[in-house]
Amino acid sequence: MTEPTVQRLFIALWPDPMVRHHLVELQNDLPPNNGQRVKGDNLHMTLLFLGATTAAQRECLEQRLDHIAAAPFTLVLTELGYWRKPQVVWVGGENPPTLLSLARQMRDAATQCKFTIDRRPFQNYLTLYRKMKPKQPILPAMIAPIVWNVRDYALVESLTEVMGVHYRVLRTWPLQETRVT
Ligand code: 3AM
Repeated sequence: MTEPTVQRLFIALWPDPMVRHHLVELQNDLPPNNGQRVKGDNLHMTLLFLGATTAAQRECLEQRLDHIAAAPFTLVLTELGYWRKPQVVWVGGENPPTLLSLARQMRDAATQCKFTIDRRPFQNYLTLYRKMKPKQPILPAMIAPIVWNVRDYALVESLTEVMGVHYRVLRTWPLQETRVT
């Protein structure tokens, strides 16, 4: 299948089936609400939103991602939160240094490939619900920690389909402390 010339892309950590299962359980445990639940297959942690991407930018970025060096790490998701403006309920945790380094390397790679990158610092969060109403949902103070052994990262396409948004993993890169340059 030929790819369209401009794609809406982002880079993400893509949960393995067990972590995804725990995240769906967490969604199930939240109080019933009118929010838009993120579909289980779509759950992810965004490392960097790229937006509209030309074929040349994608090629440039993929080449740079081939050289990113970061060791596998463990992410422990312990905290639920709510952002009032986008009405997002999220789960997150502490930032392991490798995660921050990874996000920084992504940003540098994207800048070199002429992406216009959001200057706001990286935030470790994974969206569970959008447009959550009422505007201040009552969330459990504590959750059972979700331990996520992160082994790779993914380049993902955001597709708007009749049934809603669908995220398609285009390619994954294993996390490796050293890369052959
Ligand atoms: O599910 P989260 O929030 O992690 O919010 C969008 C989603 O991430 C974010 O990119 C991910 C895939 O769509 N996103 C969408 N538009 C965005 C924009 N203009 C954006 N992030 C920053 N700027």
